[in-house]
Amino acid sequence: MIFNPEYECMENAMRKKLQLAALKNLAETVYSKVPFYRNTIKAAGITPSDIHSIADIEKLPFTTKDDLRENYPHGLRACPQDRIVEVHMSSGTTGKPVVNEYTIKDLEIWQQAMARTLAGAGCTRDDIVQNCYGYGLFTGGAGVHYGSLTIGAEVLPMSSGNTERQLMILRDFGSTMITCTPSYALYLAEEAAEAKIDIKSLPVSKGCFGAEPWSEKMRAEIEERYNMKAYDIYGLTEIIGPGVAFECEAQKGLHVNEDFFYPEIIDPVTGKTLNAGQKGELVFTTLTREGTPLLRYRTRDITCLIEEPCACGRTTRRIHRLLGRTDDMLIIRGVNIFPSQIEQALIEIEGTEPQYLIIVNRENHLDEVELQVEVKKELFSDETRGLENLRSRIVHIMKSKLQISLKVKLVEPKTIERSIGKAKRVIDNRKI
Ligand code: DLL
Repeated sequence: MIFNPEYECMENAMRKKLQLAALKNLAETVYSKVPFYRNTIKAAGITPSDIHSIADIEKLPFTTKDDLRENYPHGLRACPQDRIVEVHMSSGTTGKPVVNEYTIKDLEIWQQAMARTLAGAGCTRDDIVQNCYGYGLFTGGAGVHYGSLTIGAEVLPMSSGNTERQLMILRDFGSTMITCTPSYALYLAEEAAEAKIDIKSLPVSKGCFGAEPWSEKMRAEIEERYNMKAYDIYGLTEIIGPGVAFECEAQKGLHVNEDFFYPEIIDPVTGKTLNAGQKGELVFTTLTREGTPLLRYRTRDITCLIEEPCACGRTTRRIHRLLGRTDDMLIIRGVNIFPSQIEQALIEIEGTEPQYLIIVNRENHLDEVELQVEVKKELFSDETRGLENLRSRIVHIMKSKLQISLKVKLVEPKTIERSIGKAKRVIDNRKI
């Protein structure tokens, strides 16, 4: 179902016109209201009045995750605090999270974007949506919630975890749609089989899965195990959360809600704009956001743009399902983790050496992380209690900094293999 044909099927020339008007307005606003943008726009040698066509977006400076970190917490806010009504966050590269602040209008954009997203997967007001994305600072729970309400579907705000209860509700409430990470969908299916629940015969017939990389193979497995259609949804905290791009019934790329989020693909090394079909880094400009609007934000996600018309009738451009990242960000059970965050935390823990290795495995569809840390030689000659205390301290500190539990293994100095050049900090054994 197309939720908003007026915008989703708009003629391209008309859409470009609206995008240009929004871009000009955005450039003016951030230039006058946000010192950071005034400086970067000036440094690019232009003023907002130099934007005459949508292609002029290339004249504007990029914004990066580091810029967000340096302006934490409120440096990129473009409106007075009393207009902010909601805040979400996700992990940044080191200690500081990435912050998104929403005005009422921003929430309306999100509601609209998510209603289109869920409708793209076939959701209507007759559906019962079991929303197993986390509620809280993470955007997944709230995003699906808003979208469901906008459609008028019934939403079950389950949040993540508690598998037994998820299965009970799935069966007893007859949920027709499920939303969670693709790895959790498979884990849930496995647990259902264990509990002798025949999920194939339940009413659940569609799902929206995202927040982490997944493959066509995983899609086929989810569709087979549940006897359902599994749709890919994409988004990121900085831009709005989920709802930036979504699959339709054609399942051939994800439609970008480009009246709100203007996409570009650039060469990650030179910063040059690439053509449709060329693989590169995805960049978004939030054309209509008010709280924390972003100019040419470098997502570090790799994909390409698809401009050919889609069989579904939507005229919005699509992105290919994601093809990787330009950095070392790991997504563990839906939580974004940077090795630099772990390194930063270890530096502050006495007794450890700055040598560590992160080993990621997927066991029974759940991600497991082992963190090997070299500790000072003296600790190994000490009584084992000292080692155990240090180990549990590291587990505790990592849990509070990263929001996930890691297995920690302390190893003697010089055990972790040294590499010539860039240290190899991550062994990712997951076969996605
Ligand atoms: O993961 C928002 C979201 C919630 C998307 C629920 C979809 C469903 P962050 O925690 O900020 O936001 O993580 C954003 O996750 O830059 C991608 O690297 C990755 N990601 C998100 N969706 C997909 C997807 C949410 N469908 C980061 N496929 C992004 C692959 C994805 N990677």
